[in-house]
Amino acid sequence: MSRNWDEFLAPYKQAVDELKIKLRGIRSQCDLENEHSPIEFVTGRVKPVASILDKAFHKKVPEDKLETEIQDIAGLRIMCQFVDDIKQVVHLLRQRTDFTILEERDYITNKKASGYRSYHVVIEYPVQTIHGEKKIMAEIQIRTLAMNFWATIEHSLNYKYNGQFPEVLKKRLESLAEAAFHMDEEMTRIKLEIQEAQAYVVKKRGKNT
Ligand code: 0O2
Repeated sequence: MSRNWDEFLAPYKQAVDELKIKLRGIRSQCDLENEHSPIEFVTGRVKPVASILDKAFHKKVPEDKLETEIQDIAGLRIMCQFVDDIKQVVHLLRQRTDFTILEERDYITNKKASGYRSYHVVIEYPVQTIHGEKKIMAEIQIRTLAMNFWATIEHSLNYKYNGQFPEVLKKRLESLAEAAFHMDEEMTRIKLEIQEAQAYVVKKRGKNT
């Protein structure tokens, strides 16, 4: 099947561009209201053609089923400071009316065998084209900075090994994923202690006025 890839990918590119602006808008709104933003930063990409074909090959997806079977041709990534920010982001996504959530995959509660942690939300997003509306699928990955640090490097190392890490490296990477998660947990504990101390000071000041 010969395909015009530019034409095929155009709505995905439009969706990624629009969703980046919309999701970054959540951060701007929080900043404006002096609220802690659950979003640190947002990135997005359209999957390169070679990766689409590679994934289709491994998942045995025929070329005419790419739109329905490959969910992350349009991919967004939301990075958060704290693990509990992820829940808040998911809550905000569930409230939105500009897309429909099709599926959620919680790889934080159920981490992958590799050690990978992230929360995936698959959405159906309506793109407005000159020929009318076209609904496409997009995958939003929500993770902490520490989870992102691990996943980014593991992904690039994995690429070098073509997905076939030697067992000993697998184990070391898995234990690094745990170390990253412990860092997340300790950061949360520190944040909560600071918040408690701040609440105590505010209460004490109130009593003295
Ligand atoms: P990219 O764009 O290069 O990151 P699968 O059948 O497991 O391939 P599926 O069904 O699409 O995947 O769903 P899943 O597992 O929810 O999402 C796959 C994506 O999650 C991957 O995309 C990665 O971005 C990320 N991911 C999943 N497992 C791991 C992992 O062990 N390590 C890292 N670093 N990332 C992971 P792709 O297709 O790899 O593409």
